[in-house]
Amino acid sequence: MSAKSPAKLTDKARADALATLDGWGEAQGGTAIHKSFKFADFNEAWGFMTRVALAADKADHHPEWSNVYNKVEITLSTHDAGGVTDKDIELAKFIDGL
Ligand code: H2B
Repeated sequence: MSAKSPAKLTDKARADALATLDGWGEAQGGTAIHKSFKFADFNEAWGFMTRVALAADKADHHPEWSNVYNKVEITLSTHDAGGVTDKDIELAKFIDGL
């Protein structure tokens, strides 16, 4: 576990944080959050992924994701903490702001 890793959110804190997000739901038995995105085409999807990737790397907090043409699936979890932390909520908020 990294020393920088924030604490895993409690079930209630995770549910409260999810309620502040747009379209994110629990995944992987409550140890992650997930959202599906759909764009006009691959170009838009890849542009979105590029913006997420740069921000994620800057924050040293990386998504689990997949892309098929215009669809992007994103799962966020803090591996070092074994669950959802504020880092995931912050990244989800950034993503929703794009
Ligand atoms: N991303 C995510 N999602 N969870 C982590 O625990 C994590 C990460 N840890 N990116 C970071 C990298 C860690 O491995 C490095 C060494 O800081």
